[in-house]
Amino acid sequence: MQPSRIAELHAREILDSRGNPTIEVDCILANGVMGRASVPSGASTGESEAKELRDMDESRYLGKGVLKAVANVNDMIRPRLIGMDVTDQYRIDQALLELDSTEGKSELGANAILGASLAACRAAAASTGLPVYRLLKGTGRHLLPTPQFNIINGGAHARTSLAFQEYMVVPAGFDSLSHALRAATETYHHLKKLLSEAGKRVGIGDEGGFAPDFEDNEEPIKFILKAIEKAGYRPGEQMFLALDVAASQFFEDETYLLDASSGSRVKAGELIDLYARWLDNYPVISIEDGLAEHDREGWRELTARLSNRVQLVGDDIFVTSTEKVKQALADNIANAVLIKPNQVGTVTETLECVEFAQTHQYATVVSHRSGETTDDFIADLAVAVNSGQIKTGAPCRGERVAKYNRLLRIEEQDRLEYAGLKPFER
Ligand code: 2PG
Ligand code: MG
Repeated sequence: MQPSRIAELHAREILDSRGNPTIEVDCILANGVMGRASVPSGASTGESEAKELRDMDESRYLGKGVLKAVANVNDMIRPRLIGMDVTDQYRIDQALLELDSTEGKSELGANAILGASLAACRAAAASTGLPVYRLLKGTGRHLLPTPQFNIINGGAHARTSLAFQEYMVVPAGFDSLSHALRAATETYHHLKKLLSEAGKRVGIGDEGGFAPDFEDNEEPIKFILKAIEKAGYRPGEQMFLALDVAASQFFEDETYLLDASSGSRVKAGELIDLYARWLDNYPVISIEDGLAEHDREGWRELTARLSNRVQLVGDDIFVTSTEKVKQALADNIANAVLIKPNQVGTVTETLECVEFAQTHQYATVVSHRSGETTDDFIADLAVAVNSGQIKTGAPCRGERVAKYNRLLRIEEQDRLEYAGLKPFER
């Protein structure tokens, strides 16, 4: 067998950062080289995401086991991929798609398929002696992505009174990734002190951000701005804010439940008014899922009113689907796309979605999931596709810092320029 042919593929069940099972796949080549990858899992998932296969056997891990997906890799995918040339990612992914022709990859499970696709990609990189970001990267000038650090967690990631899911700090006004990372991390530590002094709990949520109760959805912004200043940085010049509202999570009866305790509900227009006010008062440069995935009318209004003032990222509404971004383009919805490989299920489809978005002037933000492992593939992906932006949680928790630390190593190795504010220039 030629050295770069797949000789063995093996999946196993491991744990993710929430203590739930997930799948890890080893891809071993004829030359003995191995690529290993594991798959993340979301909590606030978009309705049309590719299907994550779970066993639903309540006697194991409360139904969350992934032994069926593991068996699908070992029994169905393995025989199909053995003998294939690992350097041809497109053909490998095509073979995976042929094995499961359902739209949502519900037969084999998107977790099984993505695990195999990622492991093959890793093995190809190892076999050619290249890091993943160089293997995948085309020609041209590549930048290190500007991170969005999620330092206050609410919504489905914290289950506190806070409806909005993610309050992120964006250190865009620095000239290197390492300096930006340091500024965000110092801000995080100052935020902890300030919250603690205010009598708030400083336990953390799923993505490493602090997760106390707040008076309303605006209070976290005030704390973060204070923390930025305490850390000695300038909001609006060096440090900016980004939000992932994850509004699908509190959209009911055509209205948005902003505060579950008071029962306060608003219409899309009022929520857009709130964002407009925040844009007047705070250095917010990005709003993700500002409205719900099924509120297309609201999304059109949001885009018409705010797209020249702020980045409007679609996550649940796009689910990394090229088709959905195409429809949004025709509908004038959003101006940026969140990119999560497990929403779509293969490396090739992920790359296609990024390419479509970028050629149609949508910004791209490569993203982790709230349930993660220490797998750092998305750091390489962000550099490879020149996304300009990445969000992968707080500068805290091993599975989050694994990605930031990977970017530090790439910075050291390749001396790539930091994207900084460029992705936000419009
Ligand atoms: C999101 C993600 C990641 P989850 O909504 O953008 O932050 O959350 O993985 O729970 O969907
Ligand atoms: Mg989101």
